[in-house]
Amino acid sequence: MSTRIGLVGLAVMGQNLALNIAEKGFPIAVYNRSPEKVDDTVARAQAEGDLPLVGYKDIQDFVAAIERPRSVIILVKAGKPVDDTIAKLVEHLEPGDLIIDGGNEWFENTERRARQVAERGLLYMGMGVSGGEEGARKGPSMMPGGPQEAWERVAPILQKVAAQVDDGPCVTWIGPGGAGNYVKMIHNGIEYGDMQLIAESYDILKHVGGLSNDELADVFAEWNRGELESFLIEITAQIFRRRDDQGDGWLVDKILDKTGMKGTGRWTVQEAAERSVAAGTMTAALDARYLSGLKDERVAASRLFDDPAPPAGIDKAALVNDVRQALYASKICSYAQGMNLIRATGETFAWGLDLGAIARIWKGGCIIRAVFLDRIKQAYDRDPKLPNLLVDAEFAREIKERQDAWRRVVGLAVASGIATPAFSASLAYFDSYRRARLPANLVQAQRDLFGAHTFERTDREGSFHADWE
Ligand code: NBP
Repeated sequence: MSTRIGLVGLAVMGQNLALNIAEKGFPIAVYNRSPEKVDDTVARAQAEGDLPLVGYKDIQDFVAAIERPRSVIILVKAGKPVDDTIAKLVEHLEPGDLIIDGGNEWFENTERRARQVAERGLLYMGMGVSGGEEGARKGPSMMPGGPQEAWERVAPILQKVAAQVDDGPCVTWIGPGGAGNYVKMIHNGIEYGDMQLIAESYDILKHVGGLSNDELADVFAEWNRGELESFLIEITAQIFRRRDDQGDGWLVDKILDKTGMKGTGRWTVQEAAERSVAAGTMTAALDARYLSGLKDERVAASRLFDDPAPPAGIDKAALVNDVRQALYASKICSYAQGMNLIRATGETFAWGLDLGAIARIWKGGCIIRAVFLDRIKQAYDRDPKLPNLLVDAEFAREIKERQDAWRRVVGLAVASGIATPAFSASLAYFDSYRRARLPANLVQAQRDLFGAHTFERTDREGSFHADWE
């Protein structure tokens, strides 16, 4: 069978994406370094409805089976495995063929590889794929970047394979170069922020409000019917309902409080620093993961310091309502930071990014999918040059309505000794951004005093240095 497209790498993502492509009616050739995964994938394709998928254990046969000009998706572990795979593929590909790396790759690696394979006349794209196993199988959000002609070649396939929402498929051409990988990386950084904000909501509701797991499940299920409706809120409700099948009680209470990570969140925070974009919420989420890893030290420190006395007279219903509002307001700040980082880098590299279109393709298929993303899209539709989501009229109104509750929650957490780094960082971002005058004047004075770094004045033009002695 001549196949429309090929896919290399049949672990979780590749196997499911290949089945999805085949199911949408595009015959696909698949290959994996270890042959067992080829057999597994072929068996699944047969079991799931005799899907048009052909497995190859020889890379030359695999390449020969793909229609010219060929399009080959790679879904192997990021880094060296991608270079190894490309090295094998290019031996058999021909000028005009296209390689699409669908992994979570560092965007500069994509740009380097694009230059390398261009010497052989090949096209190259870096495409972020979000949504995990289920997304890959049923419809992911995809963020392809690279030459526009390459996008146009595979668009008919990707548009059918992607998650579908009210205003179209969750895929669009992000921009040239490594733009697709970059946007996927920031998506993951935002995901870190969202997860941490939800975890802090849980901590306050449980330890200050005294909510049981059943009550928490009901609260999150209720939140999922309103402005916070999203995949992460939905699965959080589901998690609180899960009993432990290996003992008494609930599974969530038995899970060790150490968070793992694979690196895209760290890259996002590094990038924010590199581009001089404030991204406190995502940074707080990353730090929270690092501190969670110090389990033994935390246990030892907990013996040294007592918890503050619990605040008296907590009204559970009022607390739940306040936390809901604090979570939503914090989320706006977190997305404002992420979108501004995307924009800053897009401007640096002249990627011509469309922030509204990026928010739109996150509405379905990916981990951060949420009703809220439609509001972000609308904000950028109203003003494509919006400097910050916080000053969009709709978001500004929503924040004004929620800021009292937000301040109460952060204040209560501080008084209770509950760390809320992402809530607090979001509020600090808001308070810093909304104030016309910050204490930066004092910092400038200090810099000038000890290092003659000079300062500007509020009342006249120019650069000044004072004799502070
Ligand atoms: P993994 O990241 O676990 O990689 C496993 C695949 O890489 C296997 O097919 C393996 O082949 C292949 N591979 C390795 Br490892 N070294 C290789 C080499 N030197 N040459 C050729 N192939 C090699 O797979 P995944 O979890 O499906 O993720 C694939 C990509 O998608 C990654 O970039 C990941 O970050 C990204 N991603 C994953 C998820 C998720 O939920 N898992 C979500 C979104 C994005 P083998 O079978 O022969 O060992």
